[in-house]
Amino acid sequence: MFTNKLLTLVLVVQPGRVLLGMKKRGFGAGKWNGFGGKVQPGETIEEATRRELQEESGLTVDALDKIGNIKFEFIRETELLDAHVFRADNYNGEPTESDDIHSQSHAFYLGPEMRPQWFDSDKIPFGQMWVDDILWFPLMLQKKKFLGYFKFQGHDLIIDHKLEEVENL
Ligand code: 6OG
Repeated sequence: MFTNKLLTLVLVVQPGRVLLGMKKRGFGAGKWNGFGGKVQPGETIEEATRRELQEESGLTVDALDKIGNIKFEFIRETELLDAHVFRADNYNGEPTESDDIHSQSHAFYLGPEMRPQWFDSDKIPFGQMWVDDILWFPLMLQKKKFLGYFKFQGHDLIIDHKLEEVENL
């Protein structure tokens, strides 16, 4: 009945600020979000998290902390999004628009997918983000672990949700 789609999402956090990317096309275009995407066959969730972060922000990270798992359901759709959320407190490199060599080599290369920008932790642009973010970002910023479930009607309305803090994931 339902198929599960594995996704990654990583927030790079520094004291007092968070790195977000403006998604320029595809799912969630026009919204600020952490960096991430689909887990590919043969890849672990953590490998996919690092690859997507590098492709979309140019950054690499050493330690990656698993902080959350969020399931997203959209009414009348049978694909359940299973997003694995990570936080990184240290990074290498400078944030830049995606430089994914593999996609650049294609004739249909569309340009960078995300534009990274730092935001002060008290000025996170929730009005231009997925509406679930305002609920779980506070936990993420406090390094708390959580499990979430959000049921959407369209892309802007949550009609049911659960969010709980957990000790372990
Ligand atoms: P691509 O389609 O770009 O991967 N994502 C969401 N993030 C938040 N904060 N809220 C949602 O509410 C989301 N739905 C998906 C997961 C999609 C990226 O967008 C995230 C991935 O990082 C519905 O490959």
